[in-house]
Amino acid sequence: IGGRRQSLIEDARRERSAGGQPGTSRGVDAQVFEEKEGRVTLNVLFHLSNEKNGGFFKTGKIFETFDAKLLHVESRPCKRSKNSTSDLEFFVKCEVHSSDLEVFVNSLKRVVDNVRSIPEEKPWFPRQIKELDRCNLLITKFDPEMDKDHPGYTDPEYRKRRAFISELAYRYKGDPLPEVEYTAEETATREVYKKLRSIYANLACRQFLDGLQKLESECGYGEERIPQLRDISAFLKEKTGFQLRPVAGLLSARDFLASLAFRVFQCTQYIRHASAPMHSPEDCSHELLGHIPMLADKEFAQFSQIGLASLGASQEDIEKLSTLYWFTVEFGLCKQNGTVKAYGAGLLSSYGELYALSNEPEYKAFDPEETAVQPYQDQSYQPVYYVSESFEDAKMKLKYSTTIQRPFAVRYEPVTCSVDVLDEP
Ligand code: HBI
Ligand code: FE
Repeated sequence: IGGRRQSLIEDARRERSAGGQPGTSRGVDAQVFEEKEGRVTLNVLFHLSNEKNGGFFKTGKIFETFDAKLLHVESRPCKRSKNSTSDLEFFVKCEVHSSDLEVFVNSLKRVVDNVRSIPEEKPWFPRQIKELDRCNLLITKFDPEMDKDHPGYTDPEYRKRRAFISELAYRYKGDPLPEVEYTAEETATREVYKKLRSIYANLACRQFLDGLQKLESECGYGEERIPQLRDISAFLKEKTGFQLRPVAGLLSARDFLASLAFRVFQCTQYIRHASAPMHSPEDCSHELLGHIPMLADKEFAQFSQIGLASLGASQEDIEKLSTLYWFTVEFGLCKQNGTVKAYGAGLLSSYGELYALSNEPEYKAFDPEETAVQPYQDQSYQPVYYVSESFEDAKMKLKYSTTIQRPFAVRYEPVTCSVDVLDEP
């Protein structure tokens, strides 16, 4: 299976291959690193052979000698090693003095094999829509194979079905979108549609209701069947230029946000477990009910500016953008005609959470700087929601995302579906 679980080893590998420069030589050129107060952050990969004793401790000594601050360490069996299956591959993220960089890396090379070092300074990001094929880093959360809290974790049939649908996403390399013939059991989870439809009128914002109505009349939305992504993608493209791409599960925030820059929404195609029909944070019903109607709104589509701001951003800024996304696109509220209405997909696709709005939970005024650093959790209803003065206001305030500092500027070029990078050093 082509998709990958989140691992910094994998991330580092990708950055290396994406950098277009040979792994080893790039790492020792101090000029390419971003420097902060005389220190640089460095990702180092190396192989440790169990046949040579003491390699691990020797590397430790080098880290100590160079006063390297460890930020992250990972290891795993080394698949490619010729000598022994017990060899380990290590990934170490650390901070060293810029002036020590070259001699530090050379010292490591003397005690362990295959040393490669990768600079932190500028994460790879897609510049053309077809490069979204590489934005496929999955996280393990809410995956029935890896997450024992998932309702499908103990159901082998469910897992098999989901693996089949995920495989379609892994294989996807551009149009046409795969079609899935849903089973009767899967279609039965549509009871959430009926239940939610009955409360939308009072709780959902106007843009959502408009979009849903169009989807019902033009795209086969309803209680009876689960519409196909192919039809919805064509519908959205016509309305707002958005298109869908099938995805095998929850993506890393960086990969997910990057797609938005190209007006591509990474959309799951598998259905929630039948034992929990009313809620799922990431199945096809969540997308169809929560996200798609909003993506048919021109103004809302501009929320994708958050995606442009994410390209090449630091991890810290990715987390801020991700939090902003959470409290707006997933759980946002806005005032309309003096009442608070929902526009967030997490709300609009969950009967319990949307219904909870009628009991007045804690509301705060939406202020991006504050919202971007508000801790959140995804295991139960939100303890706090952010309310915008209007929909327009929420969109305007998201301009905050353009204040995020990068050593270059990006511009989306819609004719070629590519990103121009300006002022690159
Ligand atoms: N991945 N497939 C998918 N769908 C999402 O809605 C999603 C994601 N990854 C991260 C994410 N949403 C958000 O929590 C933000 O981190 C962007
Ligand atoms: Fe979502």
